[in-house]
Amino acid sequence: AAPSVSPPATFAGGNVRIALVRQLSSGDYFEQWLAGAQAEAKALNVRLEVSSGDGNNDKQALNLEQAVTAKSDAIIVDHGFAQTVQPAIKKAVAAEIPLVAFDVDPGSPQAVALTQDDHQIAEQALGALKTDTGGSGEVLYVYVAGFAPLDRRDETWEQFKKDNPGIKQVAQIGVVNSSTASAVADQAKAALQANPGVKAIFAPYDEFAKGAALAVKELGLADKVKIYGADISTADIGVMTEAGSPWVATSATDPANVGRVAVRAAALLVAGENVDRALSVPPSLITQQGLRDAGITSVEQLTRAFPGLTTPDVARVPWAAS
Ligand code: SR1
Repeated sequence: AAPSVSPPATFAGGNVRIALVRQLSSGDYFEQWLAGAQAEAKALNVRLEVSSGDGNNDKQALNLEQAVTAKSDAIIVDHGFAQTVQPAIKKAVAAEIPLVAFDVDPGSPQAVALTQDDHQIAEQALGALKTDTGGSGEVLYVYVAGFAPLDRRDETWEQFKKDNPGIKQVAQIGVVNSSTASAVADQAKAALQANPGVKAIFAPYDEFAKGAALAVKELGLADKVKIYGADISTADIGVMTEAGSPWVATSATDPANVGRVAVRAAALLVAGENVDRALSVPPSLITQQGLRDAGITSVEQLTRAFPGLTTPDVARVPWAAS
C-alpha cells in the first residue's frame, strides 16, 4: 500500500547512519537476517554500517564502542553476551543514541529489546516431539549456554522435562563457532553411539539441527531417530525434505523479516517516533510433511504459504510503502 505520510526530512539525503554491530555472521540464519536488514535500509534510504565480531566478543564490544564514538544516528546490536555489550550500550544511551538490541539483554530500559518468541519456538518444536514420541523416550539435547535465545529455549526445555517425566535427556552436546554444523555432527555421532536408545534430538538452532541430521544419516539411524529444530532457510528446507531426512519439524520466523523489523525500529527511533521497548516476532511450526505436501522448496515459497512469517505491523514505519 502507498505510505500514509512523507518521510521525515532527516531521511531525504540518504545520510542517516545506522550501525549494525553483530556478534556472529556465518550460517544461514545470520546471512538471511543481514539480507533483510540491508533490504529494509535501502527501502528507507538509510546507510547501514555493518560490523561483526565473528564470534569474538571483545571484537564486538570494540565495534560497539566505535559506533558510539562515531555518533551513529542509531545502533542495532545483533546478539552478543550481556556482560560484553552492556557497558557500551550504557554509553550509547548516555550519548542519546537510539539503540535496538536483538537477541541480547541491553540492560538499559531506554533501549528497544527485539526478540523472536523463543519460548514459543521451543514449545512448538517440543509439541511436535511429544506428539511423535507419545511423551516418552530418550532424547539428545543440543544447547550452548550464554546465547539469550538459546537460554530462553532452554527454560522451556527444562519445564517440558518436568511436565513429561517419560522424556529422559541422556546427553547434552553443543558448540557455536564458524563451523557449528560439522562440529555438532561429530559430537552427535559420538553421543548417539554411546546412547543407542535415543529416539529424538532436540536441536533448537538450524546449525545444530543440520549437524544432528548429518550424524543421524551417517549412522544409518534415520528411521529411528527424529530431529526437532528451530529456524529455517532454503538450504534447511532442502535438508528437511530430502528422501529419508530425520529432521521432521522446525519452529521458525523468517530471519530476513526479523532483520527488516530491527532496521524499521531503529529508523523509527531516529525519527523520534514511539516504539515499544519490547518487540517480539512470533514463529510458525514447519513440518517435513507440510513442506513435502505443499511442494515448498524455498523460503520465498514458504512465506507465501505462511503469511504470518511476515510481520509488517511490528515496528511499522508510516512513511514506508508496505
Ligand atoms: C547462537 S544463537 C542462534 C539463534 O539466534 C537466533 O535467535 C536464531 O533463531 C538462532 O537459532
